[in-house]
Amino acid sequence: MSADDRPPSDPASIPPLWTIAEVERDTGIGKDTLRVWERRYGFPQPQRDAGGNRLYDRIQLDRLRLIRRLLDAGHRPGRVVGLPTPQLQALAQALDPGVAAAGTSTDEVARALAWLRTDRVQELREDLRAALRRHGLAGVVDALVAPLAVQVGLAWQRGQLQVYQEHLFTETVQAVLREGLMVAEAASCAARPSVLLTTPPGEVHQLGLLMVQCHLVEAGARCVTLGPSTPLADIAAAAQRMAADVVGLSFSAWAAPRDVVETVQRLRGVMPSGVQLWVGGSGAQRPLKRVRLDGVLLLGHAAEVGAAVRRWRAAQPPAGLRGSSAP
Ligand code: B12
Repeated sequence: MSADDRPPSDPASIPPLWTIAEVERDTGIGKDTLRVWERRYGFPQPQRDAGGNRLYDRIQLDRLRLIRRLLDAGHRPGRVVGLPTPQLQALAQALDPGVAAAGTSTDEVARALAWLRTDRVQELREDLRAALRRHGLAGVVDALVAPLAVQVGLAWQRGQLQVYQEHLFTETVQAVLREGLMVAEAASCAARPSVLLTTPPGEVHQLGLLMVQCHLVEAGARCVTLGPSTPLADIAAAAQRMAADVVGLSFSAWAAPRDVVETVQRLRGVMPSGVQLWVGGSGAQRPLKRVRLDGVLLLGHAAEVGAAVRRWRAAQPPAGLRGSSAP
């Protein structure tokens, strides 16, 4: 059981505490590093149980999550470990201007967040369905789902939402978007490009994929999704056997920047050369902007796939000259 899965504490109970192993699992910061920081920077300062084992409270855990994010973005431990939380939050917000922009909450987003906070799943689902009818498939992603996902992440980080509520959010959004996709996809079953969507091994966040799928389907592309965490060799095999024109890969903000470039390079290396590789998600932006990888198209917002689809089509030889299904 993860520490966040514990039952919420009632006012009379002791606030939840995390062991060093749980903190390591949650933040990805090793036990040895946590002990070294304690001596070197005076943070974290865990309590001790009767046996002398370290126990971390929620405030320290949240601060460590922020520090981990900043380290992944290239900050040095000596510069950030000792900083107070507001300064860490300011640095973290500056990492992703997209998050700051999407973080501007509309009434629609605020209302959906309020349903989630009070466990009103039925109301959340109905609001999402109404927004889908109002904005359309791609529109609901831009107007509600993407900014709401950012707000859900921030609320979880501040301890205002429990992990189970983050799961409820994911399940509800997936259900509603898939309802919309089922109707829209019936019209694009023979369309091209055909796009195979997945995340790399270890990447559990798959809502970004669903968001990009909504935009692709509205742009008239055909999508096949493998869900999250597909081994690279299998992505390549599936692309070949299913005659995909494009593979779309998503990295969330959780992806370690040092792994992103390597993963994309390795996948490009094993994929058939005629299949394009489109990469997106907030975790992909910084690492892939720093290096230029041949045969890889980095895309930002999900809406950018509309133009990418048009460019792909424009680059196709006229129908009579087409040899194989690959471009
Ligand atoms: C839902 C969610 C979860 C769900 C995921 C469920 C699922 N099946 O997807 C669950 C609860 C499982 C989860 C787990 C965790 N999560 Co989480 N999660 C989120 C949340 C709220 C939404 C994720 C999401 O869907 N984002 C989609 C959009 C909003 O993100 P985007 O990457 O910017 O994508 C846009 C574009 O880039 C584009 N796009 C995306 N992909 C692609 C691909 C292509 C090809 C193209 C063209 C475009 C494109 O489309 C989107 C719309 O425009 C985020 C908050 C956030 N800001 O993302 C946290 C977040 C990513 N999670 C976070 C963390 C820390 C975790 C956990 C470690 C701890 C936890 N929360 O329990 C674990 C990770 C476990 C693991 N083993 O990896 C942090 C990461 C912080 C960091 N930078 O290090 C975040 C940012 C929350 C936060 N503010 O702290 N999470």
